[in-house]
Amino acid sequence: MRIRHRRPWDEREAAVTPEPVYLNRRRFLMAAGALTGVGAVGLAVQSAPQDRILQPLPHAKTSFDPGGELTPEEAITSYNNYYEFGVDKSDPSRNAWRLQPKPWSVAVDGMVERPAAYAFEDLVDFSALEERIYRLRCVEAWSMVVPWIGVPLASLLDKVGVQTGAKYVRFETLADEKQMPGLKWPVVDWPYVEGLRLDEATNPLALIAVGLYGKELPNQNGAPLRLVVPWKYGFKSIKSIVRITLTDVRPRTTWERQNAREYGFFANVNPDVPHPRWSQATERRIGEFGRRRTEKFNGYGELVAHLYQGMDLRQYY
Ligand SMILES: Nc1nc2c(c(=O)[nH]1)N[C@H]1C(S)=C(S)[C@@H](COP(=O)(O)O)O[C@H]1N2
Ligand SMILES: [Mo]
Repeated sequence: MRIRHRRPWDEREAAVTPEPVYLNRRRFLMAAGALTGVGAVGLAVQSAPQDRILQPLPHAKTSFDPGGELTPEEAITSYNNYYEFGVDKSDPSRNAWRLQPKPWSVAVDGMVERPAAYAFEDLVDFSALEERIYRLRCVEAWSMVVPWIGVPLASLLDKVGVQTGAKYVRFETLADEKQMPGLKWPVVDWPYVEGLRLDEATNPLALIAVGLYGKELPNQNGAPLRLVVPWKYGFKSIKSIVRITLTDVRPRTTWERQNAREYGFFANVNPDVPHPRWSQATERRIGEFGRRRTEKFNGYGELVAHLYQGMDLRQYY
């Protein structure tokens, strides 16, 4: 049994309730739930099977640490975008227990030397896991700081062997109605598809994450493996990958298909280019009050700006 209620990082609640009052009430709700066991009337009590036990992962610390405070684990794992499990931020943590990340296989095809259906464990080198603390900036203008565990995407591409002539990497998420209740609604075309240009994909920052906060990835964060490209808006960081295709044609990505005017293929974080319906100049860091300035390339310009030399970054939103 789990108790569901508004969280301190929910903007609407946080904006109207001073923090100490809110936290006390939250503790009260937890206590009330614990005392009465099940269905405390008037509280949002839901029974759901237990989430799976997340095993600790061995990993090395790296130099990718932006400093500042990590977003609490509880926020990273309960405030999610994963439309396959519903469009509300709280839907994925409530529904993703249905996902079965073990065993997991990833089809690697297209312009590769060794195309195959790879077992997840054969694609990711678990003896080479690194912790990478990255900022995550959603196109909706909120952000987090997440301690991911993973391997460079480049190491995975090395393993399968990229053929000369390949220019893009295309990624696909699982689309299984039995595991993903959100697929009932045609919010976007399933499966969720993302893509990178090959030079973006082999940039050292591009990560295949298999864990966070020292453990395996929770289902709602994209178990068992997901992409993390921290200089781009969060929707590029595709979850629960089942297919990786090397191609010489630019992939048609989910959000670009949905609305190309609002969500481009490159989608580099850029405070100077507003979304057609809101400004991107500032962001709300989950867990903080007030707003911060958004940085170009989400603060990773030194490592990635050269990839876009000669491109009109206004046009290539
Ligand atoms: N398959 C899939 N991947 C996805 C999404 C999604 O809905 N489906 N949402 C994206 C968006 S908009 C964001 S901001 C990040 C959120 O990742 P997190 O929930 O782990 O913070 O996942 C991205 N990857
Ligand atoms: Mo997002």
